[in-house]
Amino acid sequence: MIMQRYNKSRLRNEMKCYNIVLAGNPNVGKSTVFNALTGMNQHTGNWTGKTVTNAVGEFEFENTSFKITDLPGTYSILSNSAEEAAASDYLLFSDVDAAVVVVDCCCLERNLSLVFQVCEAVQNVVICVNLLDEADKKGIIVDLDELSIQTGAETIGICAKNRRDINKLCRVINDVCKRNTCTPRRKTSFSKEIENEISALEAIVEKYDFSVSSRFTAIKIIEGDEDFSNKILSMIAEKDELIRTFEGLKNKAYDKDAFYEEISAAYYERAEKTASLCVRYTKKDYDKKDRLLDKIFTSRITGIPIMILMLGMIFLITISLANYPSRLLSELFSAIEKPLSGMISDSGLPAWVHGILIDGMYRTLSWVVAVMLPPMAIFFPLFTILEDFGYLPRVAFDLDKYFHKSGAHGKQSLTM
Ligand SMILES: Nc1nc2c(ncn2[C@@H]2O[C@H](COP(=O)(O)OP(=O)(O)OP(=O)(O)O)[C@@H](O)[C@H]2O)c(=O)[nH]1
Ligand SMILES: [Mg+2]
Repeated sequence: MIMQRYNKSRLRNEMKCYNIVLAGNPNVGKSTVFNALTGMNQHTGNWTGKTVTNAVGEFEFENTSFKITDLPGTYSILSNSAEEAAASDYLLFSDVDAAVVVVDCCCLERNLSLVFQVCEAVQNVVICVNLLDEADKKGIIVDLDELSIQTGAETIGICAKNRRDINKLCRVINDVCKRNTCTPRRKTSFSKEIENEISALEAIVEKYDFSVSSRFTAIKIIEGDEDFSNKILSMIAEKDELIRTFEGLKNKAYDKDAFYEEISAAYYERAEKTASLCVRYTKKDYDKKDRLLDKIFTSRITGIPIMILMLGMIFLITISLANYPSRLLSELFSAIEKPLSGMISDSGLPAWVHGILIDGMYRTLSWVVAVMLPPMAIFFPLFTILEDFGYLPRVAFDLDKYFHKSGAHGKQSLTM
């Protein structure tokens, strides 16, 4: 049984606390898994990029304590884009005992590239195949055993939303952490020249005890990720050989972008092959509905008019419906004001105290509540319906190019 707990110091004194990290593409249900494991209430929602900083929680399973970190969604730990740096830094440098990579079983192929990268970088990996309920609906079957064979990582299927098989996930995490052995990996192969480069650098990197595997460290260094190189330099005392190696690489004329592209392509190619081996579609038109909705909601001709109509309707419903409860609340507060005011006057308090308490505090507070509460109580549920329906990410997509013109991102339209 999972026990939620927050008294860290007591437990840490009694037993080892394993360091677990939850990684995965955006919007695959990492925070939902995190909440199911810890009993906490991390924000979840049906659009990408809800989690922007690491969230930390704890859970206990069979008298073992686990610290778990929910990372922002990331498509790759290869690139060093600012958005993805927080997640990849934590994953690579926080000495994790196990990385749980959450994947969406309805689009496994897209998710697998990150899985292979994490498998390459971290010793203990658990692949948590989420949204099995959605897969059932769409007639998608994922062969978890085959996925485990293809990746060399422990694999478990769950449905985080209704906590299905969360206990099994705990057991797998527990086993992986305690087994303390390296799962036999099937590495992603690159061209002969790249493999030679990697092996040569790996031989040097192997001498140090980094938390990242020596193969992945070599890949990141050759890729030219300077932040990564500086970080690993700052971790060791004997830096001379590595500094010389970095200098050698800098002077070598090779195309870093081409290297990055070839490596990424290899991961994607492997993801495609693996998905074709592990995923079966029992319904031919499993994504017909989604594609039709995409066509309607994001087309150049209909996308923006539908958005204006939908949001306009929400505002109209909010404003027109909110008037009734607002009036009722306002009348209720006025009815309470009279006896309250009388009580304060009768108690013999000076007029300025009455002024502060009734004319100032009570009246302001009651006006704000009467005016603001009803629209909020109507607007947010309506907005949530649009979110659950999957409409909001499509709005973000529609507005992305306009937001980019002002240096922002389409997702910001949702908060605006
Ligand atoms: N049907 C179904 N929906 C799920 C499941 N798990 C998560 N979701 C929904 O998927 C959406 C995304 O969930 P989050 O937990 O916020 O995803 P995330 O990976 O943390 O997203 P980012 O923080 O943006 O990277 C939410 O609407 C969840 O309710 C599941 O097992 N089944
Ligand atoms: Mg999240």
